[in-house]
Amino acid sequence: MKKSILILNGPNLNLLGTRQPEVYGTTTLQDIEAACAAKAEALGISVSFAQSNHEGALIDALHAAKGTHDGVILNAGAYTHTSIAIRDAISATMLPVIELHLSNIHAREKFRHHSHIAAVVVGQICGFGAHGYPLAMDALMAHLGEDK
Ligand code: CA2
Repeated sequence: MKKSILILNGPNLNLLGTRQPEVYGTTTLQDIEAACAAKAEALGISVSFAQSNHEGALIDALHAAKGTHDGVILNAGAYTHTSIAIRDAISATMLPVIELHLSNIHAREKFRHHSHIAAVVVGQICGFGAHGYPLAMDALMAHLGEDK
């Protein structure tokens, strides 16, 4: 059975490529999704994409992923540093989740160093810009035992 993954992006990531290119690069979210769709085809898996600026919508998407997808790549944006509710939703799904950040959150302001979700995810990929998404796909497939 073909594996299926969800790539879920949080607040403000819809603005990628339009502002703060010195921090987040010039690649748009649409570019990232196109690259991930091509990568999914090469891996022989299905991929779905979702983005929301709302905490509750991200939680709903995590709940809905259970039974629909085999794993999730999550860039929770600033909610990473604030949201115990998203952490609880990750725990509740019992799905493998990879935490993804474009920037190296550990090299930035102190308030970005702590992730509320780090303890309940498989692992964290950060600092590789848009390349982090296909890296996370490889990591998730390896975790699912489907590495090539
Ligand atoms: O590095 C990441 O991927 C972050 O998750 C991005 C979040 C930030 O709050 C996290 O600390 C690290 C912010 C996303 C904002 O994205 C923008 C993109 C273009 C213009 C403005 C914001």
